[in-house]
Amino acid sequence: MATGTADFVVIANRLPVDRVTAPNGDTLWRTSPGGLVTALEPVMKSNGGAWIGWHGAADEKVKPFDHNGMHLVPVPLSNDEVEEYYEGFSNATLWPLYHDVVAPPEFHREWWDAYVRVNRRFAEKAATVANEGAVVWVQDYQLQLVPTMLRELRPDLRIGFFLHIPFPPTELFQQLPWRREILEGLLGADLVGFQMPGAAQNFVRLVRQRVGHKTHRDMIYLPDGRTVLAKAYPISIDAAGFEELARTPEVIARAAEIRESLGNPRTILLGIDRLDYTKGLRQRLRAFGELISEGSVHVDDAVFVQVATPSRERVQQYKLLRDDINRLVGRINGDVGRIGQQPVTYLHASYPRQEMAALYRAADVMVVTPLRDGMNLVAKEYVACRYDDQGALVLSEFAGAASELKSAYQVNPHDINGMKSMMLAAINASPRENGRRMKAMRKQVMENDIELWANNFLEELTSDRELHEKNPRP
Ligand code: GDG
Repeated sequence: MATGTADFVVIANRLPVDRVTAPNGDTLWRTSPGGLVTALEPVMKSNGGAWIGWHGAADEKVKPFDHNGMHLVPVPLSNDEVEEYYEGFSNATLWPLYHDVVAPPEFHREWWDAYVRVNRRFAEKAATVANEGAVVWVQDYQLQLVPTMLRELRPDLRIGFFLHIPFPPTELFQQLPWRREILEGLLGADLVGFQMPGAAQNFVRLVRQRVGHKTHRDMIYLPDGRTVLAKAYPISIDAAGFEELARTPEVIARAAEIRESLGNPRTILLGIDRLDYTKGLRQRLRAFGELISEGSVHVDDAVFVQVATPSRERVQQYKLLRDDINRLVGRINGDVGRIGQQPVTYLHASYPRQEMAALYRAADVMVVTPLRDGMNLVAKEYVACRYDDQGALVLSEFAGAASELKSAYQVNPHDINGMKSMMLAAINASPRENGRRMKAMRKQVMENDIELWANNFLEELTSDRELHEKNPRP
């Protein structure tokens, strides 16, 4: 088969750009903010790299184009495919299943068919774009079948896969009617990366039990002699970039302005999440509401700012959640608020990165309480912005970030009383105590940034490891 020209190819559900209309009516592409593109842009530029992904508009074909030194290759999706492959199988089947079924996953055969069809389209596109022997990096749960589909077309490629969300325990994964197909899809990769060692172990165990391949620690031995390595690569952020932004005079001024407009309370608590049922918004707001209503925190002294970025708004569970949170915030403010004193400021909107940095700077207590989260970058961004070594982080044990940020005030988000006492401890901590904790967390985040993450993964993927086993398996 004829090959393409790119020596490094990233495949992700979305291209790293959004289409915007300029004031003069021209349409332009703007790089969408995010750590992944920040980390991969330099690698792409120096390797003649290409990025394959959907451009964000259904029922529309867009030609490949260059943007910021990257070659971008759009993959078209029809409106039905957006519903069935993306909103359906990816976000109403896999997403809840992989997050400990905190919402019930839905299983529909036509969603699965669309998932297979779209994964094949991505694989076929990659097969035409990649140069002989190229390195291909497939991203996330929407594209788990791509590694094997691509390997069948192009056995010469070095293929990596990274899962950004948790990989569930075997008991939950077994529910999936297409469990074997997903495992076999992933096994087309030479390296399968996860956020946590436990997720890699879940995967290896499932491959052994369900597919019947031999495994030894993090290595899987396929009958054709190929090996697949399953390992943890905890993702991070552009830590220096966030710190630099937080140090700008504009952000410092804006942080002061935010405090002022909230009435200069003693304590500002902050939550920033996509509006998602995995993020534990309900539990955290209830805990805060009870602290106020019981009088442990005075309504004049504290404000909880919750930013909930609109997300997956056409998926049923997200519609329900939105109404639920609206009601809960209304109830808390109605029950314990006073004129001019709303204990919860709720913002259902998304903001520029600069505003996020100002919010992080303004917040005394950052509250990150997911019921399950692959990593959680918000926790790391908060830490990166606190170059003053102040502020406190309340962090769920069930976020991947908890295993790195050990000095956070760690909580079980299902335990409302436990969460209340940790929030109270964070609110009342001395600057000395906060300084000690924040210093330790900053060391971790600033030293392990997204560039290191990408380098570690790509180094392993391109290492001289014998992918085709010569020696007999152990
Ligand atoms: C998945 C996994 C894993 C949010 N609101 C705004 C905004 N954001 C940015 C944050 C942060 C990102 O979005 C959210 O990342 P998280 O890690 O917190 O969560 P998911 O979106 O669920 O991400 C997660 C991640 O993938 C990476 O592997 O950590 O576990 O679920 O960067 O800052 N950014 C801007 N405006 C907003 O309103 N500009």
